[in-house]
Amino acid sequence: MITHSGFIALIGRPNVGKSTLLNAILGRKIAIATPKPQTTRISIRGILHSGGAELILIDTPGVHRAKHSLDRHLVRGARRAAQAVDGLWHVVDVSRPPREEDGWGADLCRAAGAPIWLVANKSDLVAARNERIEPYRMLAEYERVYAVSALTGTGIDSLLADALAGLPEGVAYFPEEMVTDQTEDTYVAETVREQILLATEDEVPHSVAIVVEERALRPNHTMYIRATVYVERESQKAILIGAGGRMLRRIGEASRRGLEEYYQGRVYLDLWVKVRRHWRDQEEWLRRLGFAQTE
Ligand SMILES: Nc1nc2c(ncn2[C@@H]2O[C@H](COP(=O)(O)OP(=O)(O)OP(=O)(O)O)[C@@H](O)[C@H]2O)c(=O)[nH]1
Ligand SMILES: [Mg+2]
Repeated sequence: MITHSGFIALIGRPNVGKSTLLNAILGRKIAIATPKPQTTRISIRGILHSGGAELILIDTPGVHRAKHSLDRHLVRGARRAAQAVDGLWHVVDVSRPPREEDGWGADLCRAAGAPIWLVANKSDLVAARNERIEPYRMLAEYERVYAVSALTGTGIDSLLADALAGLPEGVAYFPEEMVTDQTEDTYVAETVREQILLATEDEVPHSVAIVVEERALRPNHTMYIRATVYVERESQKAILIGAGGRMLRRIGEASRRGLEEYYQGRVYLDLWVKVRRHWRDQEEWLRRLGFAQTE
């Protein structure tokens, strides 16, 4: 029986490893993570049951300077996710010195009002950890400081043990078997987006939005999925499709493999690319994609 439960939001600038950390703690991949900044667009809850405790970790979009309406919604999404939590982890990349955006992440945590822990990630990349953590310590009044590596797992056990031990008394919010609140369609769309982020450069990765149009288990036990990849310009469409359709085939193939692992069965993935000009600045479209919620 659950006797202790609580929410912790992972906040920080893009690319510091928030999503990788969430996956590492849960021991399975629920959030996409790539070397490109602004990978995460929607806050995802990861749920961990351990003994009598339920810990809900919220992965959020990276705090950054907004260029498009979409970006503003991402940062707002992070701010919203930080409300009414029991704790905040300000995740930073300790292998690099603090940037302005790290300060914004700290400000967002401070404004949210819950106790803040500094989680100095990517500690596998540096030798003199303490020295590197020092400049981050002044960004906020941190209750605790942890050096971790989401990649190698170093330091994660003690971070998690302390988080579980610090949970307030409470009931279970989610069923025991539930690992994430993410819908199946979101998972499918994110799997495809991850492959696009990995395969493309410059503006293309940030200009895509994926809509799952159809998802049905066919009588031959194949999961049929039809999805549209929206881009902002014809030139981006040409890049995504590639010469002789090679790029789209590569993306489709890699996505299908990921989805077959998820479904533990055969998947037929039908991908289409369409142009929707300036969708990142269209409120109606952003609402349709699930970004534009009120604060
Ligand atoms: N060396 C090293 N790399 C890491 C570590 N954690 C994450 N990374 C890498 O850093 C990159 C960014 O990771 P993400 O988890 O996508 O970062 P994020 O903070 O979620 O980024 P946004 O979603 O854009 O805000 C990926 O290439 C990860 O593999 C770590 O502990 N060590
Ligand atoms: Mg992320």
